[in-house]
Amino acid sequence: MNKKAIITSALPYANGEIHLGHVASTYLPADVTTRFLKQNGVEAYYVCASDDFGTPILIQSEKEGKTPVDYVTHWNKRDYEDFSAFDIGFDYFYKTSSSENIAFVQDVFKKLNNAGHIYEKEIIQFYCNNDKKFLPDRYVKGVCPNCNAEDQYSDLCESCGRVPEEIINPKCSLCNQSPTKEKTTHYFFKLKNFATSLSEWLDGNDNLQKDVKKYVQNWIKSGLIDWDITRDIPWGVPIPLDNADGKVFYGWFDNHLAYISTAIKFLNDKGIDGKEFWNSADIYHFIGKDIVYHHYLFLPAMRLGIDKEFKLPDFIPTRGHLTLQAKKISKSRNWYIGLKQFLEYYPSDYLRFYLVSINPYSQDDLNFDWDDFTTRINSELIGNLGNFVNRALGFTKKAFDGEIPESESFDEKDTEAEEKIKSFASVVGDLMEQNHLDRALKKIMEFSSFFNQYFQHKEPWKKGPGTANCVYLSVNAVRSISIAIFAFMPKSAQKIWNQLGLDGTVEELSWNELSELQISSGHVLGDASPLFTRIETSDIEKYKKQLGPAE
Ligand code: B3M
Ligand code: ZN
Repeated sequence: MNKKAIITSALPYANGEIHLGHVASTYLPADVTTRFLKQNGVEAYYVCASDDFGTPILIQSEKEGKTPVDYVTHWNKRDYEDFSAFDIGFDYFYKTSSSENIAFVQDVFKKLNNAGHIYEKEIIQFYCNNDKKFLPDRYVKGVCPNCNAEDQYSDLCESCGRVPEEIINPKCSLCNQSPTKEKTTHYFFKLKNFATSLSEWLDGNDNLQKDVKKYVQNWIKSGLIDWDITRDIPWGVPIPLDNADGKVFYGWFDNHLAYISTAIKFLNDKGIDGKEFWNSADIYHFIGKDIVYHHYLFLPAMRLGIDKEFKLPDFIPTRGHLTLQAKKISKSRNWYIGLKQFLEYYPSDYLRFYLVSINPYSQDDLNFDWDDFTTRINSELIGNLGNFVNRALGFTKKAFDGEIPESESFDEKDTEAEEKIKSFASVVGDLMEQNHLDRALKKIMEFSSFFNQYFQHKEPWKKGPGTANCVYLSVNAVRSISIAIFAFMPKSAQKIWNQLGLDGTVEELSWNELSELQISSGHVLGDASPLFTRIETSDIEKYKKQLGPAE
């Protein structure tokens, strides 16, 4: 494990509230990973920013009668609040429209231009005579020339995941009229220049997911296309050339550069040399599978184009999309759950537990299902983990006034239990290091289940021989659980820590300490209270009815 890391997750557009779909595939896995790395003594920083530029944001701000600056300022603040309520512990949350990012993007552009990776070309741009606007990107829909899927955006086909060179049968997505064409001069990034170096980089990086690499390599083989990095709109990073007045960069030219500019700003403000840190750290970019093209091709190509002045990513953990009750999430059809809204119903740890449990390290889609959520919380989180913690601590309180008794010599079961604790850090840690967060969490549940059975088997309430060992080992197992679940469920971890009567915060403990039996006889527990409250199915039925159109 490298001792330094920078973690990012896909930057949220400053254009609407964060919902469950957003957090499942990127923010939560990135947060869990960052917390885990920090527990392992890695100097890890999780940085993020709102993605402020782009045509959709400009048009939406106009609709609401706000300046784009006011509009994105609102969403930047709101997003950050929602993430914080969900315990997404960004070390820094900034914005792509920061002065630092603007300067950085312009500087990168100049370097790419000097290195011969940029060219100018007169192009024909769609223009809507009805809306009186140039129609870039999402404002033109049509048939994908690669896979023939209908109703696809001109900047990304959601069916095949590729960026169409020229969309077939274009329509203005605002008014559905056929747009006319106007001439304009645009700047292009020569992505084609990088086919070989990208392919080599992919081949040489064993940390990237194999299946993703495979289809990205196929994209390279079937031919890359140069990227139009220009937009004729007044909202974006201005193109720093004399003859480019009124033109700004395409949002995907500037947004991923904010990973770097935000990290550098944060580190420099802390008195750390940001650039030096970036280049000696492991770089993680957590993304959803819809933006593979941008992160496996465009982003690394731009870094290669400036001679790797900033190192390329080591990990690009890519996960699938969340569906809701087995249907595609859609804000317009009210088929979504806002993060803020969800946290009014249930504690953040319930959602964190559930979303990690159902989310493999793969591009398979995952499904949020209210009934499955209820079962997993009631029978696994509460029935297994919560139950064991309450049993072990509650019994010690009742039978020993909360004081850990002197243990005796171990029988076979005790030795097995002790072994479980001693191997726990590596059993779970190995899976975490491999990004298998769901499997790691499952191991924690198995550990808890083992100790439930152990406790049951020992029958300490009979006060027979071996009772003291049972208490000693069970309370230490609870301590191990507290440290192990911190990355997944930070609030519950701290609650358990307090109930154990231990000092400080669980966050300060290092990962390997979870395999040590540090609670010894004479230690006195804190106050115990139930960790979790069961989910009522009547509430769930109510929440289900809030989805979708009223019938
Ligand atoms: N703002 C959101 C998305 O396409 C987009 C991500 C930018 S990451 C540099 O998921
Ligand atoms: Zn139109």
